[in-house]
Amino acid sequence: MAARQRADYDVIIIGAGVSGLYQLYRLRERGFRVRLFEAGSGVGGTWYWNRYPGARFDSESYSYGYSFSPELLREWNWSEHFAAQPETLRYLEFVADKFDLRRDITFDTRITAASFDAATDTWTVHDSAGLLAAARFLIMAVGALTVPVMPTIEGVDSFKGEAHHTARWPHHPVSFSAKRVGVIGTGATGVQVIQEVAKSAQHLTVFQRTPNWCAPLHNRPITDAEQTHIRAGYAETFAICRESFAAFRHVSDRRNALDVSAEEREAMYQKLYDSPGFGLWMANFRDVLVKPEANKTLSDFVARKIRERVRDQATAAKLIPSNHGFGTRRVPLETRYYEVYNQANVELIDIRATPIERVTADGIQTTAALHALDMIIYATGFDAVLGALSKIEIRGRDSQALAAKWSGGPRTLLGMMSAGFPNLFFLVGPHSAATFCNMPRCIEHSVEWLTALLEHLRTQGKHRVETRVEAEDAWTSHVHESAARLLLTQVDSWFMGVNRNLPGRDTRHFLLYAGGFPTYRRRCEEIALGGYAELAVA
Ligand code: NA7
Repeated sequence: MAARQRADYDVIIIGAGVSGLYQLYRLRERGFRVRLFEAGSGVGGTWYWNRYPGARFDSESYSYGYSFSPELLREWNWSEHFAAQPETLRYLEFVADKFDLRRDITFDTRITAASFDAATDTWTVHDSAGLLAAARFLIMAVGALTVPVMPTIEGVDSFKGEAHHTARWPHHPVSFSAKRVGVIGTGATGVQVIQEVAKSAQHLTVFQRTPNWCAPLHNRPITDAEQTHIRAGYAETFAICRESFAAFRHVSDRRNALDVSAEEREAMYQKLYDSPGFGLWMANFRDVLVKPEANKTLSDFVARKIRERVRDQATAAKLIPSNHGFGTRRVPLETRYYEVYNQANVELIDIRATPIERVTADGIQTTAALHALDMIIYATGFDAVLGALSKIEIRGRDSQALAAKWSGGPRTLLGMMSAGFPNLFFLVGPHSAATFCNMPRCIEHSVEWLTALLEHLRTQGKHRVETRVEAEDAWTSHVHESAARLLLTQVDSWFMGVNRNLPGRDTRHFLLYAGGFPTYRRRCEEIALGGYAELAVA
């Protein structure tokens, strides 16, 4: 494409991660003219940026890969039950090559603004140098965990050693040996990186503000026999994912924890604790994420495990969450994470007890001590779900800004479109099922639904589509009603849009959809089968 020239496409996609790549493939296959802009120098999105040691799936590898191409399923072998980031990135590069996707992707281009022109029913997109292109439809495939957030700690820039945010990890190898390393953050990322750094660092200091409830991953290599079995079972795997709440292989138990005996409960928790993946979170009794008393039985079980695994009981106590129950925040999956704290080279600092005062040239000063460091790793998370959208100045009809419309929380239909913003779509948008999901499963569904909508418009000779306000109101109410019963809405986390490193982000706005993938799919299908009556089309 001739840069800076106004070019006409049917569709512009922003982002070459799991969702953008598949959307590009599908639309091109259906004869749409598509251009994809990507800020990075390669494909992969999350898996391109998050190169920190220890980054890996929490989804079973073979439930995460794309399902749309039988040939791809035949050609690709995952090496582990939960693949590490380099393998996932190789997989997405393989997909891009196999389907020749790169020819329609412009890399190293960060979109900064997008605006709708009602006179021509087109969207134009800009980067910092100016106008790039125009298209009838614009699809934001910018990811839910894309914009890294640094902590608001005084002196962060004054540190003289190496400093890395996990989501901006260098492309060259980083060695920890003979180094004193500090890690800030103990979310899903922090837990993964801590396990790795502890293996070779001379000394590792973990600065923990809030402990999270973790569960064992139980990863291992896939044997040849398993490979054959996995390949033969793909149809069944995807069928299970389609019907499960969050599109994992783990299906929740129909019983309530409070309806069975203490022995039965214990046996169930132990079985799930010993099983790979998210079972303890996703395949548990149905009341554990809803009823505080049921949740307490599970939290008590996991607390006991932590006490058994960590030798020093004062350290174990610090690692046991006290302000939220198991599964009410994202559950980090771990491999010998708790045992790390039995190592002589690892120290855990509870920064609620002794807060960080500042980062100095030489390390981290808490109210109790100066921790001298050669490297600081920030595992401090993201401006989740809305971050990447808010980095783009998006203006719809009458120049209305999306950020202004959503200042009191997102309002969407299906998490895919928003009134006042015709011809604009979100993949993994706020309030879409994909936000609380084994993502590619929900992404494939969204892409296919959206592609069918665009084909429908083309067949009808229509140029403009926009959700009706009533449909958006109904969906937004449904999102909040279906979440209200869950304990996770009573806890601060990125699910709830709380991020105290960002101004004005200490109020809870539920950002996900927690009505379950089957319910979400049903609603999408009803809308399509009903001839898209929820949408105004012109
Ligand atoms: P998370 O889950 O948002 O975790 C961020 C961690 O960083 C968490 O432990 C925070 O403590 C900690 N944090 C953030 N800011 C600070 C400051 N200022 N001081 C000290 N500690 C801080 O991000 P992740 O990258 O781990 O995971 C995000 C998702 O990516 C994950 O859920 C997976 O889906 C993949 P806090 O809990 O706020 O006290």
